[in-house]
Amino acid sequence: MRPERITQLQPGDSGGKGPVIYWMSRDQRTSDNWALIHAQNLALDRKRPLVVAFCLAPSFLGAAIRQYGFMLRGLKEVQKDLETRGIPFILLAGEPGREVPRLMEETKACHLVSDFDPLRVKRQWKEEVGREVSVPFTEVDAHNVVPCRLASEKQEYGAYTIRPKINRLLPEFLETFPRRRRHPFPWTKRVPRIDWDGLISTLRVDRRVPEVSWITPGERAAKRVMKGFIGRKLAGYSETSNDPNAGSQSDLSPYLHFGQISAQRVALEVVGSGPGGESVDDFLEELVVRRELADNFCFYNPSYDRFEGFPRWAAETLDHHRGDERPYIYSREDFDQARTHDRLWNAAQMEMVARGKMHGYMRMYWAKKILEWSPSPEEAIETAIALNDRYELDGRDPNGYTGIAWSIGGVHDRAWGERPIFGKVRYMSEKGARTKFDVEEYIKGNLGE
Ligand code: FAD
Ligand code: FO1
Repeated sequence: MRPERITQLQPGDSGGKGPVIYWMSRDQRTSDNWALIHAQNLALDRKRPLVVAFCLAPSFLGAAIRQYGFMLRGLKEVQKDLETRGIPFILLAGEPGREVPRLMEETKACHLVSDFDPLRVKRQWKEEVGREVSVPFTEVDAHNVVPCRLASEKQEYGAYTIRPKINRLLPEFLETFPRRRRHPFPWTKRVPRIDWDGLISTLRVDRRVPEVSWITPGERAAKRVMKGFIGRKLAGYSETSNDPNAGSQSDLSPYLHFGQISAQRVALEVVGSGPGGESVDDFLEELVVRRELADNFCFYNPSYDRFEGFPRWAAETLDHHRGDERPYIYSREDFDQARTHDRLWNAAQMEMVARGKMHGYMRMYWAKKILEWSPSPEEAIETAIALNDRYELDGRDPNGYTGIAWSIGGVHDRAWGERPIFGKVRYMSEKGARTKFDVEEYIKGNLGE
């Protein structure tokens, strides 16, 4: 395992006689999980039990039952898989800053391992936990092929430097995973039983955004979807992945967001699936470069979800056009209810509300129109994030904050011809969309009209 994946958050002393604990959060899977692999290596070296704990936060960035249901059903599978390997799974509930240190105390744990996540809320959780625990606390980047802390060298907009760097490092880091192992040092304490179905039905979260049924949560389903994509869709990815009617995206983002599948596993399978070519390159550009660029942006830019996070050229041009006449202005409610004058935009909003996954091309159009029809860029980014994180299964993710910042604030993009409201931020129009795909078919499919 490449040492660059590991960061010692705090040295601590060797700690109690108890287990090694892997505090699982972003990478909710038992296979191809570098954080779990590292935690098990530590426990094997110390001849100690290994315990995996997940802390269920009372709320998470506007997530509703749609997202919590998907996550909990996936965690139920994680628990079962771990138990077959002699590794207990403990579900904590409450603020991680309190619950994780309490578990460390109760079990006299000797080492704490966490996975990597650039989001502000996650870094706060880790700071709180770090203050309370005195044993060694190690973080492992199990999400990125090229570890985020290595790829970026403090470049927050470095699309042009990071892309070549990731591509150069990819062959070294696209390593295969060791086989999953049973754990020989048993945990003899009682493990609280988890009533998963009871939890899902009683959880106090917004239930107005219902779970979806077109996608099955969990590690096994994720692997099936990956195999299906490689077998049936990958070959045509370059030509049709920008056509929302073609259904040729992988549909892996909900699984990647919840860590129910490893992007590295997907990349290994894609590379190993055949001779390569344009579609493979295009897909890996998205799966590895764009996705890891997003983690980098959120990690190094504290304002990743605000106007202040935009590159200077974009902030200046948007400032310059604040006073422009805005023929259409919509409120958060208008957007939420898909009550705009634009049938194509309304269709995209309805696809997201109904299905929990808007097509990638339409997300760009969707966010850019929110800029065009909002009183200010600040209100636009707020509206886009709120709706994205409320309805998307894959929302509340670095990809989302970066995708919205790309669309509204030119992050990782360049200046284009100047125009009202957008200034030099790239513009997108329905006319442009009509050159790419059958807009009427997409509207009919999502608005029924
Ligand atoms: P595929 O085309 O099959 O791509 C495979 C994987 O590559 C994706 O799962 C994702 O991990 C990665 N990827 C693809 N496109 C991008 C991209 N533009 N940026 C970063 N990674 C990418 N993605 C999310 O995961 N969550 C979000 O909340 C989200 N919000 C977005 C909002 C806007 C305004 C924009 C422009 C993009 C957003 N994206 C988001 C990125 C992208 O649209 C989705 O990742 C993609 O549509 C997911 O579907 P898929 O897995 O079937 O895509
Ligand atoms: N991570 C946790 O550690 N605990 C949670 O209770 C939790 C809830 C949650 C709900 C919706 C969602 O989209 C993500 C959620 N996450 C939670 C975080 C998730 O695992 C990812 O780590 C990040 O959202 C992606 O960076």
